[in-house]
This record gives sequence, C-alpha cells and structure tokens, in this order.
Amino acid sequence: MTYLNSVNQKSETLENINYRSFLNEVLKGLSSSQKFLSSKYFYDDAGSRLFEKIMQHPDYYLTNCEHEIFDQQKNAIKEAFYKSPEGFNMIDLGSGDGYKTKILLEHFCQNDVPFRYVPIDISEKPTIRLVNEIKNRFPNLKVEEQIGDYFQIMSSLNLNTYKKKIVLFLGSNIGNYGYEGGLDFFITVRKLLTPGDKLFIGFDLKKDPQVILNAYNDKAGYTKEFNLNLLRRINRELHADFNISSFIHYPVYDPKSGAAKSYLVSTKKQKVSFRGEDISFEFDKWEPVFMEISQKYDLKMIQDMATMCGFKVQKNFFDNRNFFVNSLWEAVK
Ligand code: AVJ
Repeated sequence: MTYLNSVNQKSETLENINYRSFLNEVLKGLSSSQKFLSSKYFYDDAGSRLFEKIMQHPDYYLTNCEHEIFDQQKNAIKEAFYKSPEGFNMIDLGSGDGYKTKILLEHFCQNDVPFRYVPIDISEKPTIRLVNEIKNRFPNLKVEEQIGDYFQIMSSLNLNTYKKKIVLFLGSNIGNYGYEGGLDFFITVRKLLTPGDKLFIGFDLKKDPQVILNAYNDKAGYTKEFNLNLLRRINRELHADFNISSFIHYPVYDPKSGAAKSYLVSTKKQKVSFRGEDISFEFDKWEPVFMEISQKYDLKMIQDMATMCGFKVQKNFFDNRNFFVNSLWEAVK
C-alpha cells in the first residue's frame, strides 16, 4: 500500500512532513480491522481550547487534584527536588497552559531556587501564551521553550548552565500511552537521564468507576466535542468528509485493568472519503473507532513500573481524597 510509505525527501518542508505523517497515521488507523485514531492529534487550536474547558469542568477531577497537591505541598515538593546547591533544568513535557506548573514556578522563584524552565509542547499557541506570561511574572527565571515532539527535542537539548535534570510529566498524560506503552515511555526517558536525575509524574489512581467514567463524559459535553473535533480536523486538514453528526461519543472504564477508553461509534452504515487521496473507508452500522486510552493506576503498578524502568520511587504526593498521586522517581544505576 503505497500511501503508507513515509515520505522522506530532503526538499520537503516541515509543514509538508507534518501533513504527511498526520495523513499516514490517519489512513493507517482507518485501514485497520479495528479502526483507531491517535489522541495525539486532538490538540489543534480548537482541541486545545476544548481541553481547557474540560479541565475547568468539575466532572474532570484530575486537574483540581493535581492543583491541590501542588498548592498544599509545594514546599515539600521543593525540598524533595532540591537538596544540593546545584541548580537543575526543569523539563516540562506537555506543559500546556501551565495552570499547575505555575504554582511550582512561583514558589521556586520566591525561594531563590536556581533552575531553568524548559517547557516542551506539541501545540504552539498555549506554549507561547504560557512563556509570555511567566517571563512577565518572573523576569529573572530562565525559560527555554521548545515546540514539537518530546523525545526528538529531549535528545537534542543542549543543557548548559546546569547538568541535573528534573523531568515533569504531569496531569496523567502518561495515561494516554496505556500500561505497556507507559513502560516504553519511561525506558526511553531513562536513557536520556543520568543517575540522580528525577522524573515527577502525575498518575490518576483507580477509584469509584463511576467517578472515572463521568470524567470522560462530562455533563457539558466538552469531552464529546473534544473527540468529534478530531474528525473536524481531519475533514479540514486532510480533506475528508466525515459526517460528524453520525458518530456518537462512547467512553468505557474497566475497573480491573484500569483502562478508560473512548470510542466514536458510527450510528449508520456510511462511507468516508479522502478527496485527493482517492481513497475511502466503509463504516458499518455501530462500528467503533477507538480514540483514546486514559490508563488508571494503583500504587503497586507505580512501584513496579519504576523498578522495571531503572528508577526508585523517592516520594509520593497525594491529594486529600487519594484520587491522584504525583510520584517523584530518581534514576538509579
Ligand atoms: C491530557 C491525557 C491527561 O486522558 O485524562 C481528557 C485527555 N481526554 N478528557 C486524559 C482527556 C478526555 C487527558 N490527558
């Protein structure tokens, strides 16, 4: 299938390469016997705005939990991050709008902690907004933002001034990799760290299944729109003709594995075509398209993942309801 071949010509512009890889991933997902799309592509401008709405909605408890942890335990976090007079690079993977990180930035700045802030995010607009705001609020803080793919950027980072790294991966973003994918993620990060470097991860914990399910089915319908928005984006950017109103948003949660999954389900037999690509896909009535996994964890899983991937758990920070944990790991030899 020629359309699956990645195009790698030197003369291609970055925009073109991004377009081709988006197209290739979408075509691959829709050609699969169990159709899927990648949640990585949720975050265009409209998607980022919808995600901010989700985070502000009370049904989506995750953001408030992590905010509470940072707000109430910022000093303990500072102490755990920083013992020696040696400064560090704080690398924030998927910094987004920085709503929670700003609590730490402010506390660290007020206490003269020597560090440099390196936010890395795939969406440009929220990152530029965040960087402008923190440069205004903390004029002495060194900020070096990077826009693009986490690993590509992390492996090419030129960290002068400080050698030590503390990598933040907040908000249960790790959940989008699923359990196995999470292990791969941690192993890849570990290779970019030296013993003594740290990884600070936000994990959403297993809890009342209904509470979890409601978080992916908020009453205002933002999560539904967030999922459907990817179809809109594909229509616009890849010239497809999804009929948005013939798909329903259907989240499920499996309390045993801890996997929350979202599907868009086709409510009728239909065909979706990609203009210009000369290709189309048949959808059966009630055929699902797998959109996203948001893995939930327990403490045993977290402990095991750390050990398997070359880390030790230094300290866990919980919210008052034990809904969420920010786990601080240290890279070991
Ligand atoms: C940004 C990956 C943490 O999975 O909870 C929110 C994304 N999807 N509502 C999550 C999301 C639907 C979110 N993460």
